[in-house]
Amino acid sequence: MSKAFNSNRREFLKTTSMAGLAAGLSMTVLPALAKGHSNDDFYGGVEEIPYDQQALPYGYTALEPAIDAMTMEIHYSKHASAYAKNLADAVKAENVDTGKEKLSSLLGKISNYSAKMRNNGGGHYNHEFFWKSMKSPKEDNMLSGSLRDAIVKDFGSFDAFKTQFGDAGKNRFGSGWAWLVMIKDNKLIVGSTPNQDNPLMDVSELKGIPLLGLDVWEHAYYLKYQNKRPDYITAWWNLVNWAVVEKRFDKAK
Ligand code: MN3
Repeated sequence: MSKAFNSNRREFLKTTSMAGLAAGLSMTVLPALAKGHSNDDFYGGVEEIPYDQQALPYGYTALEPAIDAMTMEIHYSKHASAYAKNLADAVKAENVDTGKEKLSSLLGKISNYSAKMRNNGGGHYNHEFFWKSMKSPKEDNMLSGSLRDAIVKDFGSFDAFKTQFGDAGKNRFGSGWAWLVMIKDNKLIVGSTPNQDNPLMDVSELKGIPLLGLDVWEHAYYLKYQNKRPDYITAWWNLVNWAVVEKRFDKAK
């Protein structure tokens, strides 16, 4: 964590802890709460995402059979590109200087902006983050090292973590995302967000530094899995690029 993070966090906790307790919220899940906060201040290690849609790091067929090529093509070239385009429209209409304001920082004060900015800023960030979190499938796709140790410490076992994360995705009603995030004291938790919200947003119930996110919108799986979201989640574990997730963890802590 940066020094700025720590000093701002101390100040933040001092000034908002009573409000948080009064609202009945668990302080263990609140690294940053203030409406309009900047994620630059609170998060030294947030993954930055450019405002423009980036090239996919692999081809449309690369994630088969877990995710089929047609789903990938439509997801990337139609859904995700629309979020990027609509975000570009929103930042222009709402006078955001994208040369100065990082997307992560904008998300941290999303309550100041329109619903269009919230839906498409989140949609764009989440999808770019998601593409980078995957690679070609591998049976027995495991991780080792410091992230594995932290997961075992906070969830009891790697399998227990997978069950909790999977349940967060299965139980998210309607459209949304399941997340692994880091909160204060480098603690790891899982949760979910509705629609295109994410844990960087000041409006989100789940807050923290995102390490891994799973898209559970029907557009992410319906062509192959139809109503069987749990089967999609089970297959998706083979795709997780743990090296990337571990880098995010090392940067965030
Ligand atoms: Mn999607």
